[in-house]
Amino acid sequence: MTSTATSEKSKNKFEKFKAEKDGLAVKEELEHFAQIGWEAVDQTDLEQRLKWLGIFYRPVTPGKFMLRMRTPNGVLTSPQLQVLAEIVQRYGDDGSADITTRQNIQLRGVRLEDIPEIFSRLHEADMTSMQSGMDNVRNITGSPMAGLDAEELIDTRELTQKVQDMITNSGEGNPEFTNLPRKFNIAIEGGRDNSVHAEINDIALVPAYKDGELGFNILVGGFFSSKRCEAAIPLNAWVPPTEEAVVGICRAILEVYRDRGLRANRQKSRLMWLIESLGLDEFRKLVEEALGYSLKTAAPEDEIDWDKRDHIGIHAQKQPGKYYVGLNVPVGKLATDDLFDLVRLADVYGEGKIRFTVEQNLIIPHIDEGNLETFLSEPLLEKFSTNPAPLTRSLVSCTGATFCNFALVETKQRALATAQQLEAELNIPDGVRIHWTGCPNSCGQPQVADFGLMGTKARKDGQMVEAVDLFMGGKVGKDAQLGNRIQKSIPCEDLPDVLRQILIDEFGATPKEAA
Ligand code: SRM
Ligand code: SF4
Repeated sequence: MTSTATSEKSKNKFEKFKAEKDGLAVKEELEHFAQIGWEAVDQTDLEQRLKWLGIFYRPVTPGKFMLRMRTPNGVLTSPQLQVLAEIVQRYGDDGSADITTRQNIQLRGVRLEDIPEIFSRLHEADMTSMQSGMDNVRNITGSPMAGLDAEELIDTRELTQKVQDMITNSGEGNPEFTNLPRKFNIAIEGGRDNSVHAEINDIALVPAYKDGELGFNILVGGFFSSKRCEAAIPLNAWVPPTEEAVVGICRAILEVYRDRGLRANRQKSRLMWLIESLGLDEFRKLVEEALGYSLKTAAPEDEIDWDKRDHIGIHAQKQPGKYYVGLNVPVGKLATDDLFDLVRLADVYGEGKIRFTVEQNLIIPHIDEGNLETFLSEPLLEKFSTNPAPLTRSLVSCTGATFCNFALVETKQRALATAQQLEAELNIPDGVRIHWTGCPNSCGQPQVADFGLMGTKARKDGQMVEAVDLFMGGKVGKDAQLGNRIQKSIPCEDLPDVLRQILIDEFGATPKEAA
């Protein structure tokens, strides 16, 4: 670590507690914590360091923890999902799960005393929650269609897994990368439709041909934070799609970020701030030094040239006679019974695989053509539709006030209720994407949506009420671009009126009576 970084380090309370004791150290104390109970655990261990293991103390529901898994490329097997279902089952009404905006799953209601046993079950099932929170690399996203899509360029599944294995020491925890200056996001796209929102990641690999050879162009520095949001910029580098090259470039960038990243002010610690302070050329040079070889310059163009697909519905796979079916999981919420049912559906109709998307939906692949009709008549598909109403179809929502103490508003229920109200009132052409996020941290990615709704407070009739700022103009797929805040502090109770008018004026919606 450079001396500049070390002297800055002392200025920030997060840097202080990380220097006192690495987050990963609590792994050795889990049995002890389980015995003494969460109330007796040191406050910093409880509220901060446990997040290094994916265990999130929830001040909104003390004693009921959230467990954030890692699901590289969003792929789980049915035995793995069965384990997750059994974990939340024991918590009765408190137990549930959420699909996240990083193609991942979080469990609710978890008790600290059960964590040692839960971790050994995860280990047996080859799953991990390691390093999924705080100053670590988040779930590595990849094309949800990997290995299924006839038009796919690169299958990203093995690559996302290998990058995760490098960062987490195959899920055991890797102290090399547990003290980054801040959180860090990596995405690997292998198709043509930017299914992972490449532009909002600290590192994104996007498919590109260099001198006729298929590989990846590298983008760096994309991020959202409460103070600033930036799309990733080209590093002017291309790598072949091999494990060695992909893991190598991710490792090298992480090492530069770890050793040089700005640690004084957490609002200015994400990778983009370092790139700007060094200059892109110097940053690239440092990455090459960390790699130990020169990078090839970027291919002139990448291969992202399709509109983004949402994967909902029935789609032919490249394997003849096989189909994948995308189910719409409203705002990503999964009850315990849903989890068990999904395991059964994947086993009976598919090949025991479930995939998540960054839209908080899921895919069951490898269904035989002859079984499609029976599959579509399964009761769970009434809840998780293959043909959802136009707003619910693309609805995304962060956790919000139900479990998140940063939230300024309740999000998930309100998102669904608002969408359903507007769907009842209007004929809406397909393709209006609404993203809710409970506070400016932007976990629900309002900047990538047609309508982005960010929780805030407003004064109405002399009272403080829950409200949202409205973002518009987010574009996804090819030519992705971030949306901007166009209206501030709309009281939530007035929101349906505001959205209804914009849907009519700008999205071709018509009132139902007039149809
Ligand atoms: Fe997030 C913090 C939930 C994706 C930006 N995020 C949090 C915490 C951990 C805050 C907390 O301790 O309560 C939230 C946990 C609430 C809970 O109980 O679920 C939380 N973030 C989420 C999830 C679950 C939202 C969802 O409903 O899907 C997503 C989990 C992804 C995963 O599987 O790892 C989630 N968070 C994101 C994204 C979207 C993305 O990655 O595409 C972003 C914006 C992109 C980015 O990071 O550049 C995001 N989360 C943040 C930030 C702001 C980061 C910053 O640089 O300022 C925070 C606060 C922080 O880190 O200080 C935050
Ligand atoms: Fe919590 Fe805010 Fe993230 Fe929503 S956007 S999950 S409210 S931190």
